[in-house]
Amino acid sequence: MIKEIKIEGMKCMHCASAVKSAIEKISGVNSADINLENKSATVDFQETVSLEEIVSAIENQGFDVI
Ligand SMILES: [Cu+2]
Repeated sequence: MIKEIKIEGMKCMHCASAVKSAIEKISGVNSADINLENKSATVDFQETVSLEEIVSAIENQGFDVI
Protein backbone atom coordinates (compact mmCIF):
# COMPACT_ATOMS: atom_id res chain seq x y z
CA MET A 1 0.00 0.00 0.00
CA ILE A 2 1.02 3.59 -0.46
CA LYS A 3 0.64 6.22 2.21
CA GLU A 4 1.58 9.85 2.44
CA ILE A 5 3.01 10.85 5.79
CA LYS A 6 3.40 14.47 6.86
CA ILE A 7 6.71 15.24 8.52
CA GLU A 8 7.71 18.34 10.45
CA GLY A 9 11.27 19.63 10.64
CA MET A 10 12.96 18.62 7.39
CA LYS A 11 15.00 21.57 6.14
CA CYS A 12 17.27 20.34 3.42
CA MET A 13 18.32 17.42 1.25
CA HIS A 14 20.31 15.95 4.13
CA CYS A 15 17.21 15.73 6.28
CA ALA A 16 15.26 14.28 3.38
CA SER A 17 17.83 11.59 2.65
CA ALA A 18 18.17 10.69 6.35
CA VAL A 19 14.42 10.17 6.53
CA LYS A 20 14.35 8.31 3.23
CA SER A 21 17.04 5.84 4.20
CA ALA A 22 15.61 5.32 7.69
CA ILE A 23 12.23 4.41 6.21
CA GLU A 24 13.70 2.26 3.46
CA LYS A 25 15.73 0.31 6.04
CA ILE A 26 12.51 -1.19 7.41
CA SER A 27 12.01 -4.60 5.90
CA GLY A 28 8.84 -4.69 3.86
CA VAL A 29 9.18 -1.10 2.71
CA ASN A 30 9.50 -0.94 -1.07
CA SER A 31 10.32 2.74 -1.38
CA ALA A 32 10.06 6.11 0.29
CA ASP A 33 9.93 9.33 -1.69
CA ILE A 34 10.46 12.53 0.23
CA ASN A 35 8.96 15.81 -0.88
CA LEU A 36 10.61 18.69 0.96
CA GLU A 37 8.15 21.32 -0.26
CA ASN A 38 5.13 19.31 0.84
CA LYS A 39 6.94 18.17 3.99
CA SER A 40 5.88 14.66 3.25
CA ALA A 41 7.02 11.14 2.60
CA THR A 42 5.21 8.90 0.17
CA VAL A 43 5.87 5.40 1.38
CA ASP A 44 5.16 2.23 -0.54
CA PHE A 45 5.10 -0.71 1.86
CA GLN A 46 3.79 -4.20 2.34
CA GLU A 47 1.03 -5.29 4.73
CA THR A 48 3.64 -6.69 7.12
CA VAL A 49 4.82 -3.19 8.00
CA SER A 50 2.90 -1.21 10.58
CA LEU A 51 2.50 2.53 10.32
CA GLU A 52 3.97 2.80 13.83
CA GLU A 53 7.24 1.29 12.61
CA ILE A 54 7.51 3.95 9.94
CA VAL A 55 6.58 6.73 12.34
CA SER A 56 9.18 5.67 14.89
CA ALA A 57 11.87 5.38 12.21
CA ILE A 58 11.15 9.01 11.30
CA GLU A 59 11.05 10.14 14.92
CA ASN A 60 14.35 8.37 15.61
CA GLN A 61 15.92 10.69 13.05
CA GLY A 62 14.69 13.67 15.06
CA PHE A 63 11.64 14.64 13.02
CA ASP A 64 8.00 14.81 14.00
CA VAL A 65 5.15 13.12 12.20
CA ILE A 66 2.06 15.29 12.09
CU1 LIG B 1 18.65 19.19 6.70
